[in-house]
Amino acid sequence: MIQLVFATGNKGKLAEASDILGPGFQLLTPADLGITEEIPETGDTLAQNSLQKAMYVYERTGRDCFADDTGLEVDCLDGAPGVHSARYASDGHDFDANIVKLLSEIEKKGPGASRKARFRCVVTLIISGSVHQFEGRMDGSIAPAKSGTRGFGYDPVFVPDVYGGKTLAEVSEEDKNNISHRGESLRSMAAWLKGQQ
Ligand code: ITT
Repeated sequence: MIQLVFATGNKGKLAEASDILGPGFQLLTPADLGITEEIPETGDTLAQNSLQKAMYVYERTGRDCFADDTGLEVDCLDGAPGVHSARYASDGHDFDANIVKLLSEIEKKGPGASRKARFRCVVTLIISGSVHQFEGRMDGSIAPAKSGTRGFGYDPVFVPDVYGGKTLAEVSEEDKNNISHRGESLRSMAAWLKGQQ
């Protein structure tokens, strides 16, 4: 059993990571170790923010840990919201407000604008004090309106290229994890760890 702290405050990410990594891993949260404040993310890139979150937990606990920083890039918005995806509409991680702003910014670009989009994820693992990063991506497009109730964040408006036009909030957790940015990066991390044993 590999025990790791997952440096996140996002319950949706935690649930997905537990499913993706499976029974060989035990995940602790920062809260389990007394870290209850929000972990700062002040970098300009996903890689920097991912490292900053993992390092924050490592410096305070000395434990093996990992963090995930994810951004949604939309072509007609020149890659926005990107690294600012969590606080796109406000400072409060409000998923609904972020989606409202995303749809309205795309509308403003007119009917011919490209709704193509992708999630990118950088996972930073700190193990025995050394740092390793793993990347994942998922391609798709932004739907004109919300649909579905599963998942979290931008899932109700993200239509992956592979499930016949359904949003991520309309497919099963397993189907999302099989193709997602988080699935890809965490499976790479797990394979790397297995190679170290
Ligand atoms: P932590 O930093 O505590 O891990 P966060 O929600 O702040 O959580 P990010 O900065 O990585 O995480 O997330 C950027 C935004 O993208 C945020 O609004 C997420 O809800 C959203 N997001 C991340 N992964 C997603 C996914 O798989 N599906 C839909 N939205 C996602």
